[in-house]
Amino acid sequence: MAYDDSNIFARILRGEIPCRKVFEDEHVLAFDDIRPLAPTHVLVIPKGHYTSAQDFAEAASEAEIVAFVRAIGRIARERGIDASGHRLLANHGADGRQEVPHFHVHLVGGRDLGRMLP
Ligand code: IU
Repeated sequence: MAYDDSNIFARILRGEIPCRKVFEDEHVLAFDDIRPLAPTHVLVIPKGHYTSAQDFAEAASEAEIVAFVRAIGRIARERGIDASGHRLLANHGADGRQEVPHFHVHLVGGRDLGRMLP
C-alpha cells in the first residue's frame, strides 16, 4: 500500500509534532500513546515508511527488523512489564481500525488486560 507521509507519526518523526519519547535509535522511535489504555501504553514505530506489518516484513532491512523487535523487548523490561506480562498489538486497515497509516506496535501492560482489548 502506498505510504502517505502526511500521517501524524510521519510528522512526529520529522519533529513537526512533539511526543513523549520512550526510546530512540537509528531505526526505531517509541513514545507514549496520547490515549493510554493501561499504565504502560507505548507505540513502537520503525523510522522507515511502512504502512503495515506486511510492508515492514517485506521491505525493511534485517537491521531494521532486528532493531524493532529488540526495542520492544527492551522497553517491556525497562517498564517492568516483562515478568508480569503485556500485550503487543498492531492494527491494520479498515477492519483492524488502523487509525494512523504508519506501521506501529502497541505495547500495553501494567494491569490485567483481560482476554482482548476493545
Ligand atoms: P491505531 O493502531 O492506528 O488504531 O492506533 C493509533 C494510536 O495512535 C491510538 O492509540 C492513538 O491514541 C495514538 N495517537 C497518538 O499517540 N498520538 C496522536 O497524535 C494520534 C494518535 I492522532
